[in-house]
Amino acid sequence: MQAAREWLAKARSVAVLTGAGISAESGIPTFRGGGGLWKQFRAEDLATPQAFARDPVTVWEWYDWRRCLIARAQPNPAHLALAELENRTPRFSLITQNVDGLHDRAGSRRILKVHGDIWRLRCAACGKEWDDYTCPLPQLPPPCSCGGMARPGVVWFGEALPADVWTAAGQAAASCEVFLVIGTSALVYPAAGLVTVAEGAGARVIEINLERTPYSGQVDCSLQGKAGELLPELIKS
Ligand code: BJW
Ligand code: ZN
Repeated sequence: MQAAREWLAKARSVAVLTGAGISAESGIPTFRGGGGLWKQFRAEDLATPQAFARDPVTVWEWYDWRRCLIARAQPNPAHLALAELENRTPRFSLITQNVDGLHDRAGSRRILKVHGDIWRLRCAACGKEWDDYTCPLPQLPPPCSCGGMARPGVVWFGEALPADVWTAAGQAAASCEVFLVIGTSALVYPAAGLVTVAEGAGARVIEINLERTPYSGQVDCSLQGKAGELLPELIKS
């Protein structure tokens, strides 16, 4: 921990990749593992364009439930620590796979949402996009003014990540001195591949996770525990 703390304190350029685990202590279930969302709901039935085409109401019920859970949740000390780290680091990028918006609410500014945003709606017919924070939504699926139905503005399996955001994420990973990987199982690509990009570019890689991940054996520092406890300790300089 001490060495990692010094790398972070000295770094002029830091990039961070977060996953569902960073929001777990805010009461938002993760996708995989004990209590993961997908134990109760089959992922392949919900987070794919095919599922939405087949049964948009069920998919929307899942998202509406999650939106209401997130709306009641608060950012935790891990989210707040990243906002603080951004304030004292000259070049900082927060790459998040999370769609919950808790990084925004914690005060982070440069956020690259590679899997979209649960508060954003997009018309499946005309492509119009808008923000909607209503919980619960009065009508599922929510209608667009064109008469079409909206979908959540998130990235499902088999869909491309938003190109501009993904390019910026790749650049951040390839040009940072320290790369922090927090609360992700690192199983979903291409986001998980950013760890290899950062490593290949010579960054010090620090992982924080409750459990071991496919990258734990190859990172420079693997810290096992809760992000809300370890991250505030790690950024103390
Ligand atoms: C804590 C903690 C605490 C808990 N403190 N830690 C083989 C077959 C089929 C597909 C593929 C394949 N190989 C590759 C693919 C592609 C596929 C993929 O990766 N599949 C794998 C699963 C195999 N990827 C895609 O399809 C992507 N698109 C793509 O590749 O496009 C190609 C293309 C190009 C051009 C044109 C068209 C297409 C898209 C992936 C989209 C992922 N979407 C989701 C849903 C988003 C919306 C929503 O939220 O509903 O993103 S899936 C879900 O997984 C979500 C997450 O962002 C993502 C990652 O999960 P995450 O964040 O890592 O969470 P968990 O639950 O897995 O892990 C939590 C971790 O936290 C655990 O490790 C815990 O230990 C830890 N933890 N408490 C610290 N307190
Ligand atoms: Zn429309």
